[in-house]
Amino acid sequence: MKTQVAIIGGGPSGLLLAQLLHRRGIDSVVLERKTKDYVLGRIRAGVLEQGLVQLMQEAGCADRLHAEGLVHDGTLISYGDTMFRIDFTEHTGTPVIVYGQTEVTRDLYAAREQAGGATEFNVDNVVIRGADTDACHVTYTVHGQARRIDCDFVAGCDGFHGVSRQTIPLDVRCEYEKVYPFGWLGILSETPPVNHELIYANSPRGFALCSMRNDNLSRYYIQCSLSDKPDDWTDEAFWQELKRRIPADQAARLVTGPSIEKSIAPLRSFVTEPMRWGRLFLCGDAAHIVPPTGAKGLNTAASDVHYLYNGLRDFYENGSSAGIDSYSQKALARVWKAERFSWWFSSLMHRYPDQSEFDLKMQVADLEFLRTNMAAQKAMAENYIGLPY
Ligand code: RFL
Ligand code: PHB
Repeated sequence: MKTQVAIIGGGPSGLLLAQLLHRRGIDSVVLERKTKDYVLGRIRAGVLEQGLVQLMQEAGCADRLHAEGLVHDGTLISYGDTMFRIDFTEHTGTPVIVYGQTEVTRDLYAAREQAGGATEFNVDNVVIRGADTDACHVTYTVHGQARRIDCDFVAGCDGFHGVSRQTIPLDVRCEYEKVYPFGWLGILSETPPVNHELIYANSPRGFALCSMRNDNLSRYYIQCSLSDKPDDWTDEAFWQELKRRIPADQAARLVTGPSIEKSIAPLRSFVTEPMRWGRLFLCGDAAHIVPPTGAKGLNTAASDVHYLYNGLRDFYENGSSAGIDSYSQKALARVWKAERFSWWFSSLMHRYPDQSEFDLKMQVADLEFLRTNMAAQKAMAENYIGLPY
């Protein structure tokens, strides 16, 4: 088989890139290790920046997002029983949209199917070959059969555990990592959200987040120990713990119910440099991970897709390599700012095992500064709604 761009990974990065390229007549094949149902069963991000919304629009996939996405003009931050609001629209003129990553991915798969784009599921043994030569190709197996795709470029959109990043030789690759000493236990429940805006809560018992997917579907998280397993937590224990971590007036009106999904995610900051090696480009979680506290993972994946899509367009439409040559540098400049924001917001909101009394005082001082200082709120809002591309 031959294609212009071989895309490894059928998550949001890979599918969005495929659909944007398709709209410009650029051919791609998407290779996904899992089944479509498996990909659509993963509960992940919930908050979309306008940049991602615009890309979905450009991809022709934003109708449902516009109809069903919830417009959020601000967010709530609490510590103990003190709660304050950061108004995104007042500070930046721009809201965020609450719409699940699962739904983004579902819309992108629907568009890909309608466009008749090639997607192979259940692929194994993907190997990217000759990325540093003019004979770039990808080999893989599907249902035990060996296959080969010859291509101009490979987009490595295969997430943190994929093969694309590992293809870049160790003497070229530079990796930066911070692992946090806790995880997030998340549940999804068919209950009305406790508040119409998200609540990020710092409490002596640890962080909590109240989020949502729609008016009758709530997503809640609590900071947990890395050794915890989802089954260690009954629904009742989860709700009790959540109530202890959010302001009393919010806890009093929290509607609880059975969880329909429960999972634990470890927290990590990670960046690999460069994001390009020859004809291979890394995109999204394949190149970088942020802790979910600032809702930046999917959104940063989207900004990579923006730079790569425009670079490839420039190459195919104008014969210019300038966009693909500057891809890594442009993408990384924005990635590091999202890393900084996610690291700062995580540090502000969580309890760390080795936190001293001094560290705790610093956290409160930082929260108090954010509560009372409009310049600090503006900086927070600008980062949360997404820095410009
Ligand atoms: P994905 O979604 O991991 O997709 C990669 C795809 O590649 C496939 N794959 C392979 N395919 C072929 N061959 C191989 N060898 C392969 N290896 C892997 C995988 O099966 C998969 O389908 O990466 P992508 O597309 O870059 O998207 C990134 C986002 O998924 C991620 O950044 C976000 O989910 C992070 N995130 C959040 N981001 C936000 O912007 N806002 C949020 O509110 C937000 N909340 C979250 C989050 C992530 C979380 N978890 C579980 C880590 C909340 C949580 C709890
Ligand atoms: C979510 O709804 O899953 C969510 C929202 C905001 C975050 C992280 C996750 O910062």
